[in-house]
Amino acid sequence: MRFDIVSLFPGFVAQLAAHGVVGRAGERGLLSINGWNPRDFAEGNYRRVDDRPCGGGPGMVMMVDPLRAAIHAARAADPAPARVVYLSPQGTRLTQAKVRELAALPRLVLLCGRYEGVDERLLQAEVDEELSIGDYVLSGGELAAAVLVDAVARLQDGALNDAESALQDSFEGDGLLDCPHYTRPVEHELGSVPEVLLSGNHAGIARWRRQQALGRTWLRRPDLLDEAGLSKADRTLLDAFRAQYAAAPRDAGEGG
Ligand code: 9D3
Repeated sequence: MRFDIVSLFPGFVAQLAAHGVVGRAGERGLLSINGWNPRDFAEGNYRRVDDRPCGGGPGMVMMVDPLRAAIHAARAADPAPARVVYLSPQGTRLTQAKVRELAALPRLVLLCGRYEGVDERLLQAEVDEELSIGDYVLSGGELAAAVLVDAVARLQDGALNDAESALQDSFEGDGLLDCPHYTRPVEHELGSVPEVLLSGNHAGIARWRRQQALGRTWLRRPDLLDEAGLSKADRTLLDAFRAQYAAAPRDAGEGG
């Protein structure tokens, strides 16, 4: 998969993509990340990419022509069709379902705004889709683009090792939060590892982990439970967790 990042700081996104799963996927030839700086397409001695907002007000707006030339150059660099995504606070929220959809495309052009935003005419002419990563204020689209690249890169065939793939499957599979994890030492100043995890009883361990996942999701993200489609056995485990939680919040695995 090919990513083209249109940004005044294209190296910033490429740098974030040089490490971890994304970096490895790049080394394996599963993806490429290419930067396009609108300033390189700007005219005149000052190479202006922004100007004052029509109608007045604070801040600056990114101009049509440098962005348009950068997007056209990115498109022309490869014959495969590109979806153009503008990262912006006005976008629809990026979800794992959207990530899966994007991961199936041959290429993405990611447009990162700075200042107050981008001239609306550029958006109407060139952008297919506008995405936000959440309800908080960033200084520009670059970090959002890095988030999107990371999430999409993980889904490329061969990007994850076996253990990572198994984890991915379990996360994508049941839509619940993860259970708690422990490692050695078994006894520590900060507490002991739950006994069931040391029992060697694999069915018991699986049941405990499922119950913890259900309980934490109920406590922290009840909105996810509505979508999770719980089995009868899950309901029973969760009811037991709730009863235990009502009696002793810490022992149920929360609050300590
Ligand atoms: C303080 C400026 N705001 C005035 C109402 C508007 C504003 C403009 C530009 C707020 C943020 C930004 C820069 N943000 C992004 O480019 C961005 C973003 C974000 O801020 N939050 C979540 N997702 C994204 S994707 C791109």
